[in-house]
Amino acid sequence: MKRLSVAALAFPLLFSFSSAQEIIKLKKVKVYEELLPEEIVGESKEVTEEEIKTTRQIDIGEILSNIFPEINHIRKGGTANDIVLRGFGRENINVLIDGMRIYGACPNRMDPPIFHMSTPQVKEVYILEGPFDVSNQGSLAGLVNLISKDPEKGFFGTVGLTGGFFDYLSGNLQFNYGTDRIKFLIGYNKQFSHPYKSGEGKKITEYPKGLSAYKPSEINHTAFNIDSAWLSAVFNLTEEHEIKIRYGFDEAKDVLYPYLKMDAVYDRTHRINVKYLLKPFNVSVNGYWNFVKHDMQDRWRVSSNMWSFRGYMMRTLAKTETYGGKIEKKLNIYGIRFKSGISGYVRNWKANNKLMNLDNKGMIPDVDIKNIGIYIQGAKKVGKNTISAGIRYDNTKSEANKNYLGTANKNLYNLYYDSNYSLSKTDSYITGNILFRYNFSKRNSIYMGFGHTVRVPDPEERYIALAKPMTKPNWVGNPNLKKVKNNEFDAGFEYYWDLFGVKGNIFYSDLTDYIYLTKIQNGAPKPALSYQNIDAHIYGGDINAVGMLTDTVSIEFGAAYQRGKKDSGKYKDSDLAEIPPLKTRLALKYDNGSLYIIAEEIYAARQSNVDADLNEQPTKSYFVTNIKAGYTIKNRASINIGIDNLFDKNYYTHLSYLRDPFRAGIKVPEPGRFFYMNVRFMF
Ligand SMILES: [Cu+2]
Repeated sequence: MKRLSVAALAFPLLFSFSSAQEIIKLKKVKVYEELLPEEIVGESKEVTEEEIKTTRQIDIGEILSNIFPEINHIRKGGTANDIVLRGFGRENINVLIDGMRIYGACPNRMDPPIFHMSTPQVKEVYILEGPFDVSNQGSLAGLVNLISKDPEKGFFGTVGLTGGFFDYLSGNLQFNYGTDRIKFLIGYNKQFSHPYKSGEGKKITEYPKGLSAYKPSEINHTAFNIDSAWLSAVFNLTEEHEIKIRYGFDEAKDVLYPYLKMDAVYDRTHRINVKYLLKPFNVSVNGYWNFVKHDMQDRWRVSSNMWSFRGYMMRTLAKTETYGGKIEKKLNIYGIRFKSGISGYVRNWKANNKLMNLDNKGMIPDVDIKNIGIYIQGAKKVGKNTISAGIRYDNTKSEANKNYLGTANKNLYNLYYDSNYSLSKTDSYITGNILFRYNFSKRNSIYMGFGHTVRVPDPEERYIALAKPMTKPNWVGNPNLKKVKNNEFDAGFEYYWDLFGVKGNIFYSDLTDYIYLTKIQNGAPKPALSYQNIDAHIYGGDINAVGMLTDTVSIEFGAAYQRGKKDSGKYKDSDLAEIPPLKTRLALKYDNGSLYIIAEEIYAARQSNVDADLNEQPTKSYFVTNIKAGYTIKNRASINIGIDNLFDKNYYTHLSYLRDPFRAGIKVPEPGRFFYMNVRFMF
């Protein structure tokens, strides 16, 4: 059997037993792989992690969190889970779609970047942990790139249907047509669900209380209703020239977020990405544009009862637009392979809010982030050593539009910061990394690397302004925030013995001016939620092992742990917030090529290293068991059934509630027992 060959003993979490159409490849890359393909790619299979689409396929964030112990999801509702990688979340990691920068419009991150591509479009997910990306600005602690499917040669299509508990339905249709010269792929996906129930049998809409509670009539309101359509075309005009055009449209309606006090009425996204490849010169030219419009309201909550004349007590309308490009060339000088490029983008974000009778125009005051950067990265293999290094220079300007400021902006910046606050800041900085790997045999190696990375504060952290009524604390950005600097050391190993393999890594990240939530008052009549720069450090590591026990039975184990501590600032509690606890995953599989059965156990330890200064609460440990089985008729059809949370445990992940120094947020439980079935046909 081919899966028995050592070469196939990659780090796939599921071995490929089905058509490529069904696979999401999850690839954890090494920094120089792209540069040294002939030396490394053979080995890179060892870091190719493949996940067949046998999950319930709700959203990518949840899928990644289930597969990688070092990735955790922020559970806000039934879908749109944001991710935290090794304890780093939000702007501290770069999440890209086909190399394109994309940002959510919602000031509460209802639509994190990773939510802006639907599951059936994803072919691969590249994850680069640590400070080793110089190709993109701001990859402070890691890079996650979602890669979409390209059209192929031939005329065929696929239909996929998933149904599950809580009226979850997902259906997608894709057509592919391609010749040597022109290839097209067109797809459509629909996802719908009612609110799921937790292990204690309560709907997630029953957890918020008081004014944030859902109206009795809305307890079974649609939890999400998402339409996505996409089109991609590849033109090979001649052998040397290739043009790739991708367009995607998503409309997410009625998305409920019990984690927050509002829900999304709609979230609409357009994205275009064009790439031109000039093969003889190893040059690629990329241009992209995306636009997101987001409308959130409390219209399904008790808080809107007194405001029926307009349907809501609070509402935020937000828009974001990002466009940019990159020109990159690969070259080989004196046997050293280089990748060099210039990239730039403009990110614009505006949001307006109404809260009771307060008009918070300029909640995000039409902020532009304009960046231009140049970079070069090289790699060389010398005997058993591989050396790689990269350097990047960036110039980034952040500017709020002074004509867009509302009363809240002017009052709050003045009240909580000095009156000579600045609406514009330009940051220039150099970042870089160096990495050594020693291959003590063909497959076994150790590595260590160091990187210095920087990210600029985002428009919200610097300029948000939300005046709140009565004694409720305001929310204000800190226009004086400084850029975040990371000096990080990483080391790891890979070791293979017969049909067993293990790899692991450790990291230590020393953070200067890390951006952190705080409460401030500064002599104002009432306090505000804001942001401060603090020094901190985050460290941890993960380990993954896989082994073939027999021709058909394999075992996988993964574990990740991380810890975060404050090093400066006024604090009573030195623990950093939102650091996930130890998480492990153990899976046992049977796979004979057409039939497979998987049982997996996920464990997360209790997290008691919490930041009491932010009202963080400890989270209990949990064990969850998932099982699934499927049958595949090669290249024709497949059927999968699965039960997540088999024993209907009632549990919460540590990232299940909003951090707020003034109150503990509403904890959103994970789904209870969830039965689902997927069927796919290829024609
Ligand atoms: Cu929102």
